[in-house]
Amino acid sequence: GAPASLSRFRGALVAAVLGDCVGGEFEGAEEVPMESVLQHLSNLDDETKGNGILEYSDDTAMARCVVQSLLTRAGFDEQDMARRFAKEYSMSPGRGYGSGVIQVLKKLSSPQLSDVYQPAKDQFNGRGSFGNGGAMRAAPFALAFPEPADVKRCACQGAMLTHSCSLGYNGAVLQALAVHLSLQGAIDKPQQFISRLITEMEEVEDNKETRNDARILKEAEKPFCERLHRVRDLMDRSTVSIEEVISELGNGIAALHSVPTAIFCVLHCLQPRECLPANYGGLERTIAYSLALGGDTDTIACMAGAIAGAHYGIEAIPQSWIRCCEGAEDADTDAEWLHVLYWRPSQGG
Ligand code: F2R
Ligand code: MG
Ligand code: MG
Repeated sequence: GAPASLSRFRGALVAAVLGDCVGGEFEGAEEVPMESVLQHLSNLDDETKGNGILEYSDDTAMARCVVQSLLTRAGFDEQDMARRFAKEYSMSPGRGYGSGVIQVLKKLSSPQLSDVYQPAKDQFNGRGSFGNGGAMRAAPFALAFPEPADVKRCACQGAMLTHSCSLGYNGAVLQALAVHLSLQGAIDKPQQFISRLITEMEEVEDNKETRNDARILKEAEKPFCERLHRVRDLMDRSTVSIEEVISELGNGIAALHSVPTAIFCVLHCLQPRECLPANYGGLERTIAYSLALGGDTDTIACMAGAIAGAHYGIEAIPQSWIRCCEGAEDADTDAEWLHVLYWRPSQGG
């Protein structure tokens, strides 16, 4: 499709919801046999065996807040976004939020709060969260702003409302950039796509906060760049096992152990794979492969879904999957509005 077409917008937002909804089944599982994944996905096609409606989790609940805030304010407004996160949590606390972020969401609902970034800064004895909660809701920033500088700045500030550790908010920047580039058609050239992400993240991670957090957490000086190099190495390999992907990239709740993994899932599934059904298209392969990694499956599939959906477009998503997932139809409508916002003649963050 054409760069930044409506189909790509719809694909990104809808596939993110699907990844979250279908991935919820396996979240936290150490090992997920591919047969179980394929059975779970085939049940979506078979109304008699159907799972009913698969509910979305915190990933989608918070992404919906980001979307509504960006649309209502026609740009990024931290007060409005923070209010929406707090209200959403208070109305529906059982969506499987991270155990730390709940404290932030409760504090954000206080009318006495003067700095909406302060509760996130207080997390984990002042070190801030490195969880993937900022990244899991970052895709809408790429759908609201055409300029990469706006995408990076707003994804970062949007994540910092809950995640003040650079290993948390830089993961959100990477995820938003991956969706941004995918929307432009950049995944047609996978090697250039990964090189571009590395170049962008070299700049994003070139600061003292990142170096300091990386030192404390005993990570490479530029942790996301280092992981993206690992993604590139794995891409160059003719075969790679699921165990190797998990050991090289991770499948956990930290942004560092899940955002590069999600990017790898998309790139690895550009071609048909022996372990996946021959009748699956690229988007179905990406979602199935993300689930088979186990660990933080809803979030990895949600992030991989957003990147893959922006690449393949809405036509690649099976209707039966859309029908089974709570919030998928809403995401489709929201994508149309974001497309209008993105293509407005001029806008600011
Ligand atoms: N929380 C989950 N899944 C757990 C199971 C939920 C279950 N289904 C249920 O209903 O009970 N999933 C969701 O959480 C992830 C996003 O988490 P987020 O928003 O980043 O939360 P938090 O609390 O900030 O961080 C997550 C955990 O990471 C560890 N951590 C983070 N920063 C840390 C630090 N500086 N030092 C030490 N540990 C740190 C903590 O264990 C946090 O609790 C997504 O998977 C979403 O789906
Ligand atoms: Mg979740
Ligand atoms: Mg998760």
